[in-house]
Amino acid sequence: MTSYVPTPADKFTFGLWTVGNVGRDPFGEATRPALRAPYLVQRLAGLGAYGVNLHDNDLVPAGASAAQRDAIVREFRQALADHGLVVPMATTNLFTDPAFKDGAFTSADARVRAYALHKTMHAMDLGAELGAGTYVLWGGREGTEVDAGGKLLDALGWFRDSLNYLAEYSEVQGYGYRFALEPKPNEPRADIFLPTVGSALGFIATLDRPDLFGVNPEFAHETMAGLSFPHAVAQAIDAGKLFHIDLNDQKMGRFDQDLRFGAENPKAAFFLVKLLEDTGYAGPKHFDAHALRTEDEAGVWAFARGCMRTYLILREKARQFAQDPEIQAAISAYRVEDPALTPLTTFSAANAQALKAHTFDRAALGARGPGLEALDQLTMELLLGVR
Ligand code: GLT
Ligand code: MN
Ligand code: MN
Repeated sequence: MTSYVPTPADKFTFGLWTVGNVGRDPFGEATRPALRAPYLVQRLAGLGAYGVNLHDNDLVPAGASAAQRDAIVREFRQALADHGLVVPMATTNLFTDPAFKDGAFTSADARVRAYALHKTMHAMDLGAELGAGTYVLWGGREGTEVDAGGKLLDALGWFRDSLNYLAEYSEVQGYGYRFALEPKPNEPRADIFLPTVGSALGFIATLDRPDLFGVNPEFAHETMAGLSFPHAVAQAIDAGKLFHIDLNDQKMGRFDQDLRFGAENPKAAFFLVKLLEDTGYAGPKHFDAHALRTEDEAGVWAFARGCMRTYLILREKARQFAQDPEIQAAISAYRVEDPALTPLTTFSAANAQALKAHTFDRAALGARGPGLEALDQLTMELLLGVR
């Protein structure tokens, strides 16, 4: 029986902004004191995490001098080295500064777009210095409340130009980043551009270097849109574009809750973990979530431990699922092959003729019960611990 205690081999990561979240919301002030980055590194390492991710300003405050920046980075790198944590992913804060109130790469103001590139290049330098290989681009302010400005098509063009520019910068600098676009349907803007995983995948195909771009899907964000996270992740995997993943949880139709992984939709979390494990996803599993605003620091560490523990429990459940003879028999019965018909579904002129000439027993096809009720109940019983 496993103890569900994570180790760095499990590749669990947290953002400085996640365990460092102070509980501020649009209606209320912080409920917890800010914790320093080196302390967060020490505590995460103690819990068995693999790494820590950051926005530029999670570590270096906006407006810091070059000397201040270097001192902060030196202390942070020392903490990483002391505690054996890595920084696999970095990103840019393009949402807090009022300069970005109407977008960063998609602002209608060319000066803001230029500033967004400037800030992102500096943040890419920082990420590269810390060893990050993945660069996340969450366009939280890339959207609108009103469309009276008429920039929809221009905004997509500006976004594309910026991503092409940053990819070139990465290559010229020798950083070798893999960029991961993170979709979100709304909040903080009413309508955010590239709102879903499918939208981002479609957009990537229009870039100069689509090979350098993938997605960073987030459980909460697809759920906010009323979509299935396992379905979105499956499409990203199918496209070879699952460059990173943000795990958390969410009630549909709410504000972006960023709940502890598995806290709200454990069944969907199970199918997600099973998908990642079955397909051999080897990247970091990043918990982009935070403790409830009600919590003190002890609650923050209970939250972080809970995210990892739930993943490990669900991973063990996925193993049991694969070894459960009744479940596997039900899956085999569900998936029907036909030795005469299946070959005809590979195209050739002869197969097409033969398939067109075939007579189907439509009534039999429609009458068959696939056994999904029984299979799903077996799954539930396994998850509820009675199998
Ligand atoms: C912000 C957002 C997250 C993104 C982060 C990366 S910032 O917390 O809600 O979903 O992943 O920029
Ligand atoms: Mn979120
Ligand atoms: Mn996220």
